Amino acid sequence: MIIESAEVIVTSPGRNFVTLRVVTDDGLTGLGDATLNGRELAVAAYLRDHVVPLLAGRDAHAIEDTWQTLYRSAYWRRGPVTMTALAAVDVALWDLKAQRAGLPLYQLLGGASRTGLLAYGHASGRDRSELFDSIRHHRERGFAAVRIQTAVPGITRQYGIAAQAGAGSRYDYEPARRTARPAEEDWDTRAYLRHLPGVIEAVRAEFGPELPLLHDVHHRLTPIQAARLGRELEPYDLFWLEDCTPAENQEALRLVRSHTTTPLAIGEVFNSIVDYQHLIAEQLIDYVRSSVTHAGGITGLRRILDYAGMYQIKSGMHGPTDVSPVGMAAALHLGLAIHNFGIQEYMPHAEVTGEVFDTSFTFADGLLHPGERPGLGVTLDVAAAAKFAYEPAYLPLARLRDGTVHDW
Ligand code: CS2
Ligand code: MG
Repeated sequence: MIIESAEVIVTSPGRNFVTLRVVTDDGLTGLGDATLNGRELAVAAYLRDHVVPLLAGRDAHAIEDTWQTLYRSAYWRRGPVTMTALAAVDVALWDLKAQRAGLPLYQLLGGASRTGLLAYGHASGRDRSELFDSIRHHRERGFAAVRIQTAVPGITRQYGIAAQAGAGSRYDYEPARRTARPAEEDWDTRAYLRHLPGVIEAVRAEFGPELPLLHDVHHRLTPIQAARLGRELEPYDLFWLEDCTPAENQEALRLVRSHTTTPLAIGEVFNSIVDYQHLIAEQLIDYVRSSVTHAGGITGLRRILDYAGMYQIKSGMHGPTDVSPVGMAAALHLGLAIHNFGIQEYMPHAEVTGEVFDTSFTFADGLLHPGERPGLGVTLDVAAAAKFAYEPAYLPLARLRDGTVHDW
């Protein structure tokens, strides 16, 4: 199975996606997700200019050798652009190998370790009643776990909250807004810290002790603020507190950990096992948030998760809509196979995304399953993809009241 050609497809059905499509001499087509939200064309160029020319003529079965060749020969290692490009190649080769074997990819990764993957959805609201409606809506759609994000009184424009009321409303993440510049939002940490615990308490009281509740801080707190928040939320038994401090300051989690037993999740912006070296060995986190797409593919993320398993740390793979259907399928195959699966984030893609990507994965009774098609189980309609041209899009920027740019 020799690689004959590879091409990068940039398409925007609902939001921008970058996909690597690898074709072999025996007529198979493998897909890999290379979508880096808001920086899509950087990865597309990295692949087109520096990786695609190296692929033709290689043995498509040689996944580890290809991974190491691309990682080491570049000299410039790690980083989101490099590791997303590497992930796309890795996933496309796993897709090909499994198609060639006539098996769904999870079978090559060791077979199913469970019947399906517990998934969490995103509930949000501008006030309690909207938030409760959103949680009920997610429960009705079958979600057995929910992430809770609430608007904070006094903050007018805030990331992660649905802008309209209504059961099916989605927050304005999607896409990273199609604007020529990042939208500006507001932030006030003291107002947030005053408001959040009461909301989580009310949700717990309304929905009972069983429902797993998650919350994402989006890197906005200092270590001592995060420590206080974790401690205040302990009575409400959060499944996890996500990205409580800026990801660059890994020592911060030592301080947070020493003050609270609220489980911690981090890593959606990490891209290699090196990012986790101390966090895992020192047992400073409980869940690894990296996605297959941004952490070097199945090969890269599996390495991280095997290491995490030594310390009873579990997976909590990033699964917003900026992980494409190809990336989501890869996550589900890996999650089904590993022993230390924790939970899978699941934000269903917009309906129009389905005009380009056809997938075999299913969501029933709160559980995701990758399906039984050989390979990843995803096909990309090249002609349909060409109809949705790339549009510049940016994630927002948050400022404090005095105009200071803040983490978000
Ligand atoms: C979020 C994402 O899914 C999450 O947990 O943090 O919505 C994140 O903001 C985007 O994926 C950024 O690309
Ligand atoms: Mg997050």
